Amino acid sequence: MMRIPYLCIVRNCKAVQRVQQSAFSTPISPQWNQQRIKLRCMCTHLSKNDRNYYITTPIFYVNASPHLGHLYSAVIADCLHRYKLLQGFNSKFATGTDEHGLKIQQAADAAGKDPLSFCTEVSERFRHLFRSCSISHTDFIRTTEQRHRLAVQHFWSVLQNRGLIYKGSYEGWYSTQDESFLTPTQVGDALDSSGKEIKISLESGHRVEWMKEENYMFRLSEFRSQLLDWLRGNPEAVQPERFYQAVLQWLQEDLPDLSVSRQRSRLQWGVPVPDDPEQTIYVWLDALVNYLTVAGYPDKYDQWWNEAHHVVGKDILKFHAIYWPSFLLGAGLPLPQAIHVHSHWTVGGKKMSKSLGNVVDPLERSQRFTTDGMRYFLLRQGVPDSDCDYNDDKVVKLLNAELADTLGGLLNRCTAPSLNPAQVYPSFCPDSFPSDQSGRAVAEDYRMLDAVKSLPAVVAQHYESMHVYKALEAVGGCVRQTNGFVQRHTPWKLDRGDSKDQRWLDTIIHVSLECLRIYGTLLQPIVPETSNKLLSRLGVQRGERSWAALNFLPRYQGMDCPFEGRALGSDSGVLFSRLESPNAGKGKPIKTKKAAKLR
Ligand code: ME8
Repeated sequence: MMRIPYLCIVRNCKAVQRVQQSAFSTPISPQWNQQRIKLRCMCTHLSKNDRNYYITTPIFYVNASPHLGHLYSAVIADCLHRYKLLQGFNSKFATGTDEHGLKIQQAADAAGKDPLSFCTEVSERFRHLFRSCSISHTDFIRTTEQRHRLAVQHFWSVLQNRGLIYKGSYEGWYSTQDESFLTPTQVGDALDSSGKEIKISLESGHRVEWMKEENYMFRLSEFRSQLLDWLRGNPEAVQPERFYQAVLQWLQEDLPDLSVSRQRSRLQWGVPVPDDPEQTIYVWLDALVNYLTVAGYPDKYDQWWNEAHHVVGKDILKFHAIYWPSFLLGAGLPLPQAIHVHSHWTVGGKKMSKSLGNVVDPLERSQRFTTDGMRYFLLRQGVPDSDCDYNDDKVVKLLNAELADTLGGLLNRCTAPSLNPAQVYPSFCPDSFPSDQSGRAVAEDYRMLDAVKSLPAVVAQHYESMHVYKALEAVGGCVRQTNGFVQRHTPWKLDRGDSKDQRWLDTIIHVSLECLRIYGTLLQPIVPETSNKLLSRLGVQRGERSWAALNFLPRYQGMDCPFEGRALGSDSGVLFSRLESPNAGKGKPIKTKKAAKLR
C-alpha cells in the first residue's frame, strides 16, 4: 500500500544534477557523458502514472473572508504545481471551500442569509483572491457540490460495511470554531470578555462546550499501530521533521474512538448519514474526503490519488496526519505521499484576529505590492518550521532590494543599449573562459559559473521539500554573484574599437544573460509575471522555459547555444518597479526616481 517509487525517482534526478554540477568546472569527460545519459534514462523511463502529481491545499471555511494565511497555503501549493509542470509532470492542483458544519450554519444565521447563498458569496471571495494572485488551481471544490456529497456518502458506506462505524453515545468537550472534539487534558480555564469563567481549547484558545448526544463513532483506536508503522516506514510522510515528531508524540497518547456524526436536530447544514437522516456526517470527515472527490472518487481516482501531496497549516495537522490516514486505512485506500506542514503568519507577534484588528487582507496587499510582490514576499520570508511575523515595511524593503534593485538592476545593465547597441544575445568567446583559467576571466568568475550550473539542482531540492525560502536564498546568492561579475569587469570601460575588448565585452554580456535566463526559468513558480517579462526580454520563447531547457552556458561546454545572435525582446520596461515605504504614503506601487532612471 505505501509506495516509494516516486521518491526514488526524485533521488535519481538529483543524482543526475549532482553529477552535472561537479563536472562543470572541468572539461567534460566521455565517462561523465555516459553516466549522464544512463541516469537520464532512469529519469525518463517512468510509467505514465509516475508522471502524475497531485497537490492540494486545505479547503477553507467560508465563515469569514480570506486572510493572508489562506493565500500563503495557496501560494506554496501553486509554486509546487508550477514547478512540477516545468518538470514535465501532469499536475493536478486542488483548492476550494469547506462549507458545511455548525460554524458555517451559525455564520449564515448571523448574516441573515440562507446557508447556500452565504457560502456561495464567501466562496466567490476565495476564488477572486486566487484568480488575482495567479493561483493556477486546476480544480476548485466546494463541499456543497453534488459530486462531493456522493463521494462522502460512498466513503461512509465503505467504512460502515467494513465494520468501522458503530452507533454510540458521545459525551465530552467540543469546539465549534475548530469543529473539533477534545479530551479533558486538552481543555483549560479562561475568562471571557465579560469576566465570566469559560473552558477553552489549550491548543487553539477557542471556547469549548460540553456535548452529550447519540451519534456514530469511528473505531479510531484500532489504527494506532498501523499509523506508527506508516510513519516509521515513511519518515518523509509528514514534513518538516518537527511536525513528524509531533505526530509520533500524539500517538503515544490516548487515541479514543471518534464521533463522526451529529444529531440532525443540532446540525442540519451537512451531508446526511446514508440510511439515517437523523444524523449529519461530521464536518471533518466530510471535508477530508474532498481530496478524493477531486481525484475522481468513487469512480476512477487512483491515477491521481496515488500521487497525493497535501499542504496544510500546523493548526490542522492532527486531522490530516491522524484522522485522515485512519479513515483511508479503514476504507482500504492508499495513504498520501506526503503531508507538507507550514507554520503561521502573525502580525505584531500575535495571531491574526478580528478582535485585535490585525487581520491582513491579502487582496488589498497584492494590489498595493503587486501579485508577484506578495507571492515573492510570502515564499521568501515564510519558513515552514516556525511562525513568521508580517509587516508592510518588511515587504517593501525586501522587494526593493531583491526584485527591483538586484535582479531588475542586473537585467537593466546587461540589456542597456549603451552596452548592447545591437540588442541581441551576443556571442560567447571560448578564449576568454579557457578551462585552464588562463584567459581574462578570474577564479571568482569560474566559481560563479559552478554556482549557477548547480543552482537548478539546489532549487529543485528545496522546492521538493517545500523549503522555498532556501531556494530563493540560493537564487539571490547567484544573482549577487552575477552582479559582482559585471561590476568586476566594468564592461562599460572596454574599448569597442578593439576587437579583443569587443569579444570580451560580448562574452561578459552573454554569460550574464545566460545567468539571467537560468534565474528567470527557476523563478517562474514564484513570480510568474516577472519571470515572463524577464525571459521575454531575453528573447526566450515559451517552449524554451522548461526544466529540461536549463542547460546553462552550453557554449562553455563546446555546444551550440540556441540564443546566440538572437534579437532581444522589445519590452525594455522596468522589471519590477520600486515600491514606496508604507510610511512615505499609501497607495499604488510608485515608480521612484531610481526606477525611472533604470528605464
Ligand atoms: O481549517 N498563517 O479551514 P480554515 C498561515 N476547513 N496559514 C494560515 C493561517 C495563518 N495565520 N491561518 C490559516 C480549516 N491558515 C478547514 C480545513 S481541509 C480538509 C479543511 C491556513 O479556513 C492554513 O493552511 O480555518 C490552515 O491550515 C488553514 O488556512 C485553515 O483554514
